[in-house]
Amino acid sequence: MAQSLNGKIVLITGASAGIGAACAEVFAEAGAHLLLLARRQDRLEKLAASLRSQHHIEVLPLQCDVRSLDQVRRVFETLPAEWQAIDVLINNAGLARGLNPIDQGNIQDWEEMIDTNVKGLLYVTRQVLPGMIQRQRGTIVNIGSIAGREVYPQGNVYCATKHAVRALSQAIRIDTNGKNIRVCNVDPGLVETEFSLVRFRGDAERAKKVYEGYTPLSPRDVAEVVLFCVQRPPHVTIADVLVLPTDQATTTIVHKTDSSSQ
Ligand code: NDP
Ligand code: 8X3
Repeated sequence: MAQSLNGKIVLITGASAGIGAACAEVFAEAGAHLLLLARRQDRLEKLAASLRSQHHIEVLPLQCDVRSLDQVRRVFETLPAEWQAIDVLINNAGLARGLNPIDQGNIQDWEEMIDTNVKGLLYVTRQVLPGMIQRQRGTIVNIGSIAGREVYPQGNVYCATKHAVRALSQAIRIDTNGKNIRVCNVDPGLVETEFSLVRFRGDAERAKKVYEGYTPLSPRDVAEVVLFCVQRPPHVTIADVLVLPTDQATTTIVHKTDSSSQ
């Protein structure tokens, strides 16, 4: 039977768009109180206002760049007492930049992906996990990717960061074994979000092509999987999920009805 999330505290990183915003919606529907973290405060405020009025839950937006250890520390040092006992952490903030052969890679893009997808996840987890261990209760969901299981041409550093997320999910599970901490690694395939717009630095035409000719996952498809993982009874950990559009077999095999290419 599904566990109730009524009144639980759920922290979602990267909550201002895409999968993170969809997670905010499904967890709000389930009655959880939400800490929504991202850099774009205006979007967080708007989402928070809408969720509060629709679902009668508490929502606290947290403006923070997960790449900044100082900002992450400050967020948790200044967290109001009533928000400190975080039950669920969804490490979702992440991005890809560019699609280049590795010898032509842009080093700033590499830094941004590593700093966000790997170091950012670690900084936030380091703040939240000790409290979970102390309370002997907590669930961490790391949003990885099919790119954490396969490497595709020109995906090099993005794929490496998602392989790292996968390794860290396992590492957290191993290091907290016996402390009643559940760690779920959720690896989506192609999801239509702002991901490709960010990857291609605002080239909307190119970004749109990634999702043409088949039905990609929606952010809500992924959020519902995350919710399912979290709602399992306390003795059940869904350790690892790969969720794909039906038309996707691997990172490079996607059945498309037209000749559009990524
Ligand atoms: P979006 O671009 O739509 O959303 C990304 C979110 O991450 C935004 O809320 C953004 O907020 C936040 N974010 C990015 N950088 C930072 C930062 N430095 N500090 C805080 N927040 C940050 O993409 P998706 O929803 O698709 O991506 C969410 C996760 O899902 C990522 O980890 C991505 O790798 C993963 N994923 C995506 C897939 C896809 O096909 N879309 C497939 C598999 C995995 P803001 O800019 O306001 O800070
Ligand atoms: C996002 C999906 O295939 O572009 O992780 O890497 S993919």
